[in-house]
Amino acid sequence: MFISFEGPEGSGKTTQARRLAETLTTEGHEVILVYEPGGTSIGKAIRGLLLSPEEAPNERTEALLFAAARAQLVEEVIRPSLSRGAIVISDRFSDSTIAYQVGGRGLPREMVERLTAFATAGIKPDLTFLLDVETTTGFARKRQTTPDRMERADLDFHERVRNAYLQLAKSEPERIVRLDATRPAPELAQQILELVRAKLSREPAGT
Ligand code: Z5A
Repeated sequence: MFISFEGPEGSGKTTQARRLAETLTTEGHEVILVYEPGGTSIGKAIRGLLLSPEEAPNERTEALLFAAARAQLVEEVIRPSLSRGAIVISDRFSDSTIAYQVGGRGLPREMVERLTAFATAGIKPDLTFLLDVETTTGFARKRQTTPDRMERADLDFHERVRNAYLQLAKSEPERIVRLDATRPAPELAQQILELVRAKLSREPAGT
């Protein structure tokens, strides 16, 4: 099973992805936890380019770099892990590109969807948790860290990102579960775990 965590800045994706991975591992599942952009040596190098405040990729270059990192992650880690029956948890995946590069940057959706389909070769999460939080709340949570290039974008950009996520959740309610990310982390973790267990119990073994 392939699970992704999505959401704006500081929404708690990493916290929840890690907690879920730990719990499922304790319960005896093989769990592979990855993050985007990154998760492979090529992906990490691309991450450096994408998030460095010293770089200024244009919008199409940015979309292509995210797609390149994803293509490598899919072929090197995600596909083989899913093939042997592991649960893959990804801290961000393709929905981030729709939210940031289409919603935030304004690139044409159809082209970005085609690019994403090329990068993933059709791999899509079975279940996605959208941790939804007001942009200002997410920013406040991250105030102690130095902002990377994406985080330096203005508030309007991040509002458009959030709205794009909300639209995605509305358009794919079977896959994307929107959660109120202002709730306490342990409460969210419990709800996520219950939803994953329910999904696992409906899936044939080994998928
Ligand atoms: N990006 C893109 O544009 N296109 C793409 O296709 C992809 C990505 C894949 C990656 O940044 C950037 O790339 C990202 C989108 C863009 N940029 N922006 N802007 P990243 O990987 O460095 O960071 P991130 O994915 O944006 O995550 P994050 O903002 O660092 O945070 P988070 O993972 O959502 O949250 P966290 O680290 O779990 O928690 C943040 C803080 O909140 C921390 O102090 C926690 O203790 C606290 N927290 C967590 N949960 C709670 C709750 N429930 N209540 C209160 N406080 C909480």
